[in-house]
Amino acid sequence: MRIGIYGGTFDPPHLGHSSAAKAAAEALELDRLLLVPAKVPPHKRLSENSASPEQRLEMTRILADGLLPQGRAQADGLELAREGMSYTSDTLREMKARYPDDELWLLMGTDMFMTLQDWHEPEVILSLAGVAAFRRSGEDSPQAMEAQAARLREDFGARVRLVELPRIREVSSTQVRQALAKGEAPEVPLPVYGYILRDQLYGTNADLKRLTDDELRACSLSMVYAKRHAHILGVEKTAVELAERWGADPELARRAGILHDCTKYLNLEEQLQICRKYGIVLDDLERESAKLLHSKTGAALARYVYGQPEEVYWAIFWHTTGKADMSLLEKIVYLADYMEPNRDFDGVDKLRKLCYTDLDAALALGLDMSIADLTERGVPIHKNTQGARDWLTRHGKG
Ligand code: DGI
Ligand code: FE
Ligand code: FE
Repeated sequence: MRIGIYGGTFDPPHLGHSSAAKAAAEALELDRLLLVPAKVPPHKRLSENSASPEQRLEMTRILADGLLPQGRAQADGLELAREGMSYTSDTLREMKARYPDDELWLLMGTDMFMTLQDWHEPEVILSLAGVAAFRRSGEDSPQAMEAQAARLREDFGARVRLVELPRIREVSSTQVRQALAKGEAPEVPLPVYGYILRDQLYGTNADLKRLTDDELRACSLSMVYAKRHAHILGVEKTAVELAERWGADPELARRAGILHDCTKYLNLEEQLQICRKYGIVLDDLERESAKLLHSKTGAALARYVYGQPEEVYWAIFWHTTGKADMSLLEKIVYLADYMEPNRDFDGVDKLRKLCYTDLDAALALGLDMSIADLTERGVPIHKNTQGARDWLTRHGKG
């Protein structure tokens, strides 16, 4: 296996990191890329608004998630876990012990590359790993990099690759922090921005109850794995379209869509804790099923953390099972969740069309398909799912 190791303070990780990491992974044909946040001595911490090691690791995880196909990029906290000073040579020794038969490559930008011979134990570093260097700025001289590569090969027998980035993004964490403190859009991936807002890092001090749609979306995406992002954006868009079609408030539909699955990846215990905290009463089936709980806990965070109104709360609350006598917004979010553009199953096109011509008939069809699917998989039907379906029959709506 060929493993790339990309160290940095990641305070915060930004689009310069992600584009360099992607290009290097491709050029080197890496099987795996580990992003390694470096230890920062406490006296170098920038201010009280700056991120803790745990927060830098978490932001790096968020940046790594979905960066390469098949989860090939990951954050690794090994330097943060180590006692005392942290040297790259020690990191590589640890990596070599972990991956004795694999080929290691250290990724770095120009500034680091140009001083590599002055690092602690450069001979150890260069014997354990190859070096892949890329230009951080259009002003970095390719000639100087070539000369440095030649020197390292000569003096240390180093393996060096100079990676040409298709597009150099001149971003630095300093710039990003400055932009954040001024309330400007930062050059970080949206989910990293969401994490920064949620934890009020770098002087953002956002009031989570008064976020713009863009900020709210960033927060929601930061709470779930990257594989769910397209679905959430699809539900947002579809819910807005259905609201416009049927005369519901598109802004409420948008906010419900954005937040509807924000607690999807919390485990059962975390879900139960939120339910206890906000006094959500559960039945036996719900107590055992994180899947049935995420709609209730998502609703709770939408209301109590993100300050959303009751309509949004209930639309999220009922989005998984539905219930008897649903409101217009509840139906819209239930159906948008079911048939947004990324959903693909037999009958989805029929359901999509019906959503724009007869909302109740669409709801009946969605519930029927859901009940059939759960039955086939041997999953017990929740009484609210059945209640939603029966209500439509009783009222002659499907
Ligand atoms: O969160 P999504 O995946 O976007 O969709 P969702 O909120 O509709 O959740 C779907 C999951 O919820 C699915 O794995 C099955 C579960 N679910 C939905 N209705 C019922 C149910 N589980 C049980 N036990 N009973 C139900 O009636
Ligand atoms: Fe859901
Ligand atoms: Fe969903």
